Amino acid sequence: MDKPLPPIWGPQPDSDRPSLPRKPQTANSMRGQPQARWPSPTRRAHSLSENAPVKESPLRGFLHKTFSGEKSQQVSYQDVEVASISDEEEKKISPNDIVIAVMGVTGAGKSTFIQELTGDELEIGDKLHSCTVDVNSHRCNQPGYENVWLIDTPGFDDTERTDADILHEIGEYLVQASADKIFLTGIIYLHRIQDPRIGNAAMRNIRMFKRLCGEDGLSRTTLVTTFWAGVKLEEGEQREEELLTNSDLWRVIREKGGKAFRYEHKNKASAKVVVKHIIESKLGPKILQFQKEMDDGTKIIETQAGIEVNDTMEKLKLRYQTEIENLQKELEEAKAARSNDVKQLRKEFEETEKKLQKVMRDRELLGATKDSLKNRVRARVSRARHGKCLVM
Ligand SMILES: Nc1nc2c(ncn2[C@@H]2O[C@H](COP(=O)(O)OP(=O)(O)OP(=O)(O)O)[C@@H](O)[C@H]2O)c(=O)[nH]1
Ligand SMILES: [Mg+2]
Repeated sequence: MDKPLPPIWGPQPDSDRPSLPRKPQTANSMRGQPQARWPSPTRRAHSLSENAPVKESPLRGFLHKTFSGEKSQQVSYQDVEVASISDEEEKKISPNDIVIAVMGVTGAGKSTFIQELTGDELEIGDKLHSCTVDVNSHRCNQPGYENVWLIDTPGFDDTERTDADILHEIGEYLVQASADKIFLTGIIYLHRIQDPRIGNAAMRNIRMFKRLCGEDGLSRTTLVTTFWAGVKLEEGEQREEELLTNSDLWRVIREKGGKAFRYEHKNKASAKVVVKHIIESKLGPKILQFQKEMDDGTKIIETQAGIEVNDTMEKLKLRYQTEIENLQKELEEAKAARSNDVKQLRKEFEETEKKLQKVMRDRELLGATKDSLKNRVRARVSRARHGKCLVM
């Protein structure tokens, strides 16, 4: 007999449309760890690291600064009630739910933020290596917010995966969501305030973010700064002000009426106030630019986001090809001179060749269409039914 499926968002799995299953969020689904079959989602009333010592935040736990047009205001989250419900019931996302994607660079604190509000045990990274591998939905466990879902996403600056692979992963989720008539009500874009400037990785993320979302998506974006414990309050405020006025992304979002909030690490109320704001904005769900493009029958590579990623992949390919040519020359010279460097150079040459092959392979993922992405989701669901390992 078929095993019961893990929680599904959208219609029931026995309909023709394969709804996207939630992937496991257990310790053994971490990178490099053996993959497990999909278990039921683990929910706990408290996050794993709740008892860890927390450095005092310069926010002093009281105030959020938000902006609305040109005016900024202080918002207290002291009176935001936080509690948790220990609801073990497996639910799926329905088109009437409020679905919020959480995006930002690797290590911005996306999974931490989501864990705070859902009680789900998420993989939390170590700040150096990318952690979240899959796009995953998590239901809020705050009373009154049970119809709110937060979507965890991998950043486009992944330390191990190419942008093509990440876009394909996000694409699968968005295409299936679109087929299930589930659209995002809001997007939370996280930014580490302790980073002195927007580096290359952050710029790449922002470019991709804009191209995935389009104008309508940007108008539904809320900016959230994290890592306030890593800066002095005055310094953080200065950076925040610079971002609001000088960063292309932040300025556009601000002009569209978006707001900025500060998240205080491990402070549930400061996370809840962001979700509360999105709900109270009553903007309603909206299809993203990428979803629209894919629905129109384009391949990933022809979407705005795909064009950007293809460009990145082309540059990466050229870089590796040049490196390989240079290494080949060096290797030949070292061999002729019977140098001790031969072994090391050969190793570097082989590693670079592998990287080039990966780039070429991953680039093919950009040829995916709406149907091929949905077929992959269907295959996952089918494997779930037959109890096979699901994580691809
Ligand atoms: N000081 C501080 N640390 C944080 C904050 N948010 C997250 N962290 C820590 O930063 C590290 C990375 O956090 P994650 O939540 O895994 O970041 P992520 O954005 O999900 O990263 P990826 O999954 O790799 O994209 C973890 O060690 C967290 O404990 C914050 O606001 N302040
Ligand atoms: Mg993560």
